[in-house]
Amino acid sequence: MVALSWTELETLTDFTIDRVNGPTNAQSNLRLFGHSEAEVRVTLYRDHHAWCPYCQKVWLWLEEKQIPYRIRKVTMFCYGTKEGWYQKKVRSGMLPAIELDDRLITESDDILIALEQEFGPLNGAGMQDAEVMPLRRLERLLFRAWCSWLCYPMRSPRDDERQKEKFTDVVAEVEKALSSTPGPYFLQDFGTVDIIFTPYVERMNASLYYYKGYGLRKENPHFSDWFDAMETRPTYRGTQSDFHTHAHDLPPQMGGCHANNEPQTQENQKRVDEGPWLGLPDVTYPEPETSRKEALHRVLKHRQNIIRVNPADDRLLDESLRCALTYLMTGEICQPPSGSDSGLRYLRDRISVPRDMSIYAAKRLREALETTAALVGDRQGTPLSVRDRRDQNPANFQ
Ligand SMILES: N[C@@H](CCC(=O)N[C@@H](CS)C(=O)NCC(=O)O)C(=O)O
Repeated sequence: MVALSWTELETLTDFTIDRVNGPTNAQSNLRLFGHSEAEVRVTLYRDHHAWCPYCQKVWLWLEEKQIPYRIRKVTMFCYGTKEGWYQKKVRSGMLPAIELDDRLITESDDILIALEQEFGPLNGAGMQDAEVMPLRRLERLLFRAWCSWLCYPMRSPRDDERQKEKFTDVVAEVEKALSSTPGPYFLQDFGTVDIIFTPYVERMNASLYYYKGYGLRKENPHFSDWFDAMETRPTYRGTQSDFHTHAHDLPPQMGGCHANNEPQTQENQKRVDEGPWLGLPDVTYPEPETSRKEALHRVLKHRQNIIRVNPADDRLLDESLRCALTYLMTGEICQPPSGSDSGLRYLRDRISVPRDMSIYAAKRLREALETTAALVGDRQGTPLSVRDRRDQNPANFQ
């Protein structure tokens, strides 16, 4: 089959969502939940890439509580230059921050406490309540055990094993906490504690699968039920990332992630990097019917910049990308020009979830790019840096 033209491709997607009043999504700059714009009292400053875990906490809380808010996106140091206007507001440049009326608040926990004081706690249990405090401490314990295992070079396999045990000991405590309520959440109902755990547990699930061959969801039944329950929530789905994005955005943010040499780790790395992506334990809710149309819509919107930033020749990438999109939408194999494999794989490796599109849309697009690249050869794209992600500088997409 010959590659469809851009005009033909445009007719194949009618994907739209209401970014202001519809489901949670990473592209919104304003969220009203049916209120009028005059009622907006909160501005959330968060990172362009939806990578910052502390931002995800505040983002999820506002979405769950349906507080009207504006979003202003800021560049993180590891992928570009921090905006001067933001550093005038917050000298350190750290994210997240909010403005509540005219009051600037930083530190995600302080932000949640301030929001609770203004709008009331989520489902009854507040950040400083007696039943919440020990679970917040448990989350930090889990975080530290994860860092100790992932972020330091291990002297020996025994060392790695020891850190794993320390981590799984804390996981056992989390399992116990989760099993102490009848439902899947930490307390009787979904609430702040679940939000506090979400960002890092999502990153643990991804990074331990990729760097340590460990399945957080597979090994722990209560965690597994908790993830499944979180994935029923449209709020969480809108902020949810995938294994590929996390595996490669964490090293520069954490100062390094260290893989062990287990065969399971190597198998998992190959699967996350080269696919197949469907069926990975980063998501279990059923695929929405719109995933391919969403992926196409997002590529069409940014195609000029996508082609411009790719190291491959523009004309070569234009044609081979149309081949991949033709395959994505029709299932018909479309032979791309020779030499286009590395450009297609460069893009495959740089789809960022949920910044660019939702998790299933990204899986479909990665699959189409890889299938099309494989028709040409096995050249990979420029490797992803572990020191910074300047290849993702948002300035290139504005
Ligand atoms: N304790 C802070 C931590 C915030 C934090 O570490 N933010 C990181 C991003 S995850 C940041 O803004 N780093 C500066 C940058 O990367 O530009 C909080 O809870 O808000």
